[in-house]
Amino acid sequence: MSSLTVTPISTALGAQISGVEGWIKYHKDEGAGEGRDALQGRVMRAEERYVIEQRDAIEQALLTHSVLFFRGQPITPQQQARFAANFGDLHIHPIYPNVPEQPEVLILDTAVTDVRDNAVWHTDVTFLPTPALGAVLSAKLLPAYGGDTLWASGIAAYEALSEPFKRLLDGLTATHDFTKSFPLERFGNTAEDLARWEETRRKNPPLSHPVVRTHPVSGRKSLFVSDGFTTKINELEPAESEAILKLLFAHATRPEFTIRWRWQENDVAFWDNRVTQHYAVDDYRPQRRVMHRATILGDVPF
Ligand SMILES: O=C(O)CCC(=O)C(=O)O
Repeated sequence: MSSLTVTPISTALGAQISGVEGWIKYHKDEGAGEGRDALQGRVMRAEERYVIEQRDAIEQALLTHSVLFFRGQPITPQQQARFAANFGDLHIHPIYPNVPEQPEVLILDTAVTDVRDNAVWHTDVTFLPTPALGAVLSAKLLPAYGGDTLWASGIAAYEALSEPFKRLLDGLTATHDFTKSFPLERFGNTAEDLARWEETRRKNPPLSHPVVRTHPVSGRKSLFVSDGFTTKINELEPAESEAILKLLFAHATRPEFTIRWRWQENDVAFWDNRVTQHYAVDDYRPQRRVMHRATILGDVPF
């Protein structure tokens, strides 16, 4: 039986999880990080069964609450990657620096990288054909004040729309462009950065996703446009597209559809990137803030 305690933060999304010490500890044990598949076909020991039950309970909580918070979990990059890999293949970010010995864990360090692109509402890596299923974010170094992160539920936002408006959106697709959140003038400052940026742009030309996507597991519908990467609605005239996107960006981030997390050091957040967007508040400079993120690849949105 799972020992998880799930405490919701709001109706729209968010829950704090406790009782995962066994689960987290498992990921701390060297060599004990095998995923579910590796366990199949073997007689399961009680500990392994417990780990799978915890994993399934966490996944269930994620489906219900869209973003989960675990207080006080000092995990290494290796443990963070193992934790995330229980839910899918991990992505290596083309732009952000990563932990050299664990490249699936990227570093958001204000002393090293311009992270202002995160102070805009965005869903991670929607410039990929298979945007992230989710991400695991770990707070490493926090400012004395500020630096909260907000998440918004695309499900709550979609469900609050009128039926005629839902019908309009249901058939539409939108363009997502890597360069909207990663503009050349901020990410091409050295020869090395410029080469990385140009290669990323070449490999990730603008692409389309549905404006409303269906969650592949829960079947719930969610708005799937964000200010960070969405540039236009393909089937509309430019002026219509601009007006509808403006409306959707504002609607999707109404306070009722959001939560705001006040970080403590070693907190871990795990969000379902298929049905949420988030915003890292840029209100603590010149203090330093360091976060580590492991990104789990998802599937093609439909
Ligand atoms: O730093 C944060 O709180 C959020 C980071 C973020 O926006 C991201 O990982 O996409």
